[in-house]
Amino acid sequence: MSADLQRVFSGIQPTGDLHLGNYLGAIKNFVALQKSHECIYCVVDMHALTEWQDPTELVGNIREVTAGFLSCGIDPKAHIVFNQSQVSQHAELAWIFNCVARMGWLNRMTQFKDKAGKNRENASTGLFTYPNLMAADILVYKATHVPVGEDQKQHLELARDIAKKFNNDFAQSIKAQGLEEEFFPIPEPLITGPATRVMSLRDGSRKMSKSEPSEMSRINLKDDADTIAKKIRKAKTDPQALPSEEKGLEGRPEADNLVGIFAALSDQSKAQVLKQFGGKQFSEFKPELAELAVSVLAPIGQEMARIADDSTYIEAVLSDGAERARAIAAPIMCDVRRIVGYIG
Ligand code: AQP
Repeated sequence: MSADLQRVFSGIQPTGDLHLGNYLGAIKNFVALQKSHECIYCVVDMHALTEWQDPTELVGNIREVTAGFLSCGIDPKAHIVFNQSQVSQHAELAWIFNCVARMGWLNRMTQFKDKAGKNRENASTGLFTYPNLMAADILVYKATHVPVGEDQKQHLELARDIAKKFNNDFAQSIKAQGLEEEFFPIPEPLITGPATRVMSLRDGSRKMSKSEPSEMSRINLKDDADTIAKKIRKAKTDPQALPSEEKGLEGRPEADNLVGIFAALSDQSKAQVLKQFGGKQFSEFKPELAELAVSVLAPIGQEMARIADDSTYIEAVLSDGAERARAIAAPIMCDVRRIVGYIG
């Protein structure tokens, strides 16, 4: 990698249907970054195992997330698309990071607390060490930039701490090997756009999520036009008209969410959307939002269904991507092995 090249890495778990939050918070930005960066996009199937997955469903979900990437406009020839488990260097570096990260750091992770809930004693140890694997995903490619939604910010900070601690703990060995002092770059999160945290359509205080039981809480990329329109029509709102300025969205989470979705889907700011709709009732705003959402998402859903049917093509994309990913990760992992003092 040349000194000034910025390398992007990000991933999505194959744990269910891709939804509008995944699209606006992550995939839409993945697509845009292809113009300016070398990009590596991963279906993180190893992360999926942190919670029980039916093996047959997992295979289908890996194919489907891959189809989602491709139908949104990720180019698997110009960039790299693969599934994590095909590149064993992720697991190898994750073990080393299990030994670099501190218990206290992981104990602070809010996602573990949310996902484990009251059943902490019964959560898998993988769910607890998940952020170490995420750090390995990024750093095994020396990626410099990581586009994610707001919910991943804390994990990204942990990845930065791990990179710094590794560089520091092994400083002498890194020097002795004649390698750059900052062996691992300190990765920058890219959390951009007006919809970095898309909320449930049924409850503006909860994140839109694959694991939320209510289908009405999220718009899936696979949804057809009628379903998208119905979900928006039924989305929870409050009785007031839309404000003319962003400040007026404070304390109105459902209104804020729908305005943010409109803004992100139409590549505008929330302020621009409110200029157009300020003073209007939801009964006027919702049909416009539904029309916009259908115009952006329905073609993606159709393309996804078409690609998902062709498992031979999808598997060829993943296998080719994995080979190219391994070619980047292997020499970096070779350096890491020498740095930590392994033989062979
Ligand atoms: N609601 C959201 N708003 C904005 N961005 C979001 N992302 C997820 N939900 C939202 C972003 O999508 C990327 C992939 O996420 P993931 O599949 O790795 O896991 P997640 O964040 O745990 O996604 P879900 O849908 O909430 O899955 P479950 O229900 O299984 O936990 C990330 O960049 C994430 O920020």
